[in-house]
Amino acid sequence: MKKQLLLALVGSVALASCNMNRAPDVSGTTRKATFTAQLNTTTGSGYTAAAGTVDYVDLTGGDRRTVLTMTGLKPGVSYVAHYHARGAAAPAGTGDCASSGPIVGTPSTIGMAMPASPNGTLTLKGLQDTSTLSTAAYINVHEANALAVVPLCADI
Ligand SMILES: [Cu+2]
Repeated sequence: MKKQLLLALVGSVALASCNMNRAPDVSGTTRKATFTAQLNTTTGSGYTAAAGTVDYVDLTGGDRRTVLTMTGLKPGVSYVAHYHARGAAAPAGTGDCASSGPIVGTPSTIGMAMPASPNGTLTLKGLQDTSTLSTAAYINVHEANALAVVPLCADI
């Protein structure tokens, strides 16, 4: 019993010493982008109102935190998101989303594949090595089980 009390005291002292009212250890500012719907006007795609936003910030320590907030997805369908570099498929002066560039980033996905909620919302969050994202030009969101289906993309 005495030992448990002592451990509890030591634990609270240790916690207190961690909490020195320091500001969060974050560098840079959060950058934002808006997803462009890719399939909302495509007959038979199952999408009519896909939309969403991108927020990302490069943290001290070398990771980029990315948060994708989406609506209008297919309930129960899983989605996976990547950063891509600009590819050669799009002519100069056009948007990066149409360029079919390679996936970049380690790990290669923004968080894990996750299913949309019953009302079609989904938030994906991920940490990736900032150093692996220097060529990142756009973020796209795929159906996890049909990767060619890309309802949302954002140039960044
Ligand atoms: Cu992708």
